[in-house]
Amino acid sequence: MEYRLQDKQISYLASVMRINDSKLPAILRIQSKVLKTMTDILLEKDFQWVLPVMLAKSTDPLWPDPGYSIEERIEVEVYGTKVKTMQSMIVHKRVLVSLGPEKIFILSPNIRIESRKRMTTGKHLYEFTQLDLESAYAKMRDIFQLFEELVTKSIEVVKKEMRRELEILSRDLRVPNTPFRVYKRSELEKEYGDNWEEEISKTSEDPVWVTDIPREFYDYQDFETGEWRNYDLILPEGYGEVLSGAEREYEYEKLLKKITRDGLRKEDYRIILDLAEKKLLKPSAGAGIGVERFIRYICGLKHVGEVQPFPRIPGIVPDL
Ligand code: ASN
Repeated sequence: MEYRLQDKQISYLASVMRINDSKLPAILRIQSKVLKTMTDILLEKDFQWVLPVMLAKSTDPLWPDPGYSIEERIEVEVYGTKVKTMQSMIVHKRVLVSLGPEKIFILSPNIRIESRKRMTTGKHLYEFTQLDLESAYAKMRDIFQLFEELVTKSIEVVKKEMRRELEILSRDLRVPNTPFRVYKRSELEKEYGDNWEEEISKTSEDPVWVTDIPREFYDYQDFETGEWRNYDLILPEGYGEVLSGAEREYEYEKLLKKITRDGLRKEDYRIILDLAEKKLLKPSAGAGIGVERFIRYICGLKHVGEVQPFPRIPGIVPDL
């Protein structure tokens, strides 16, 4: 069945689609400042800045994950070989930190053809960029600390140095306290039911970590307790999830078992399976923060598409 927009949705989206928009320069100045702040911190910590790839035989399956609703997976043929457009560079990150350098980050454009029903959620795009990082031998807590620094420093700098821009956007921004609170998904589910992400986002003053979320094979799962050593970062004020990451699986047997369990094709993950079999796949942890979602929060915007000069809102293909 075709998805039809209501008049209210249409006028709302028109406002997002850059019609008569005076806010964009302020938003982009804030985005530049935040990207500079975050990349400077990472470079100081000896993370290497890697440039992205966009076409590959192997990409993130984005499956199984209760949160995703992908309408279409794009496969194209280049030089007689089928490749996919990048859904996330998780596989590439794992291979690279195993071979060295051991700490990397990428401003990585991802294409995820989200269901057009997500047009007006305010937080979905079919093209977005994540600041995606990975660190060999790191643990969950290391990544928590690192992102707590990246997030709070960015907010501090914007508050201090971009008063005029915040005024234009009528945004009253609060610097969060660290460390952020950590919840288990099951705890939140018990309290709020399936809608836990929205509820915890609306009721928290600061960002919160949520751990132990059953999802893709590459996140570490303790087979004895069933617990997943992965995490999402949820922003306050109803802005919702902005980051996901995990400690990673690195043992051949476990990887193989989970890839089979998820009904994925072994051939698509041949390189990491080979590395793991040879014990060359290093344990690591990492995460990716959605740049547009983070900027949407800092700027206090209704729709994440407002951050993009050329919005990629599910269901809408503009001329540029
Ligand atoms: N970037 C995420 C991670 O590091 C994966 C994703 O985007 N799905 O786990």
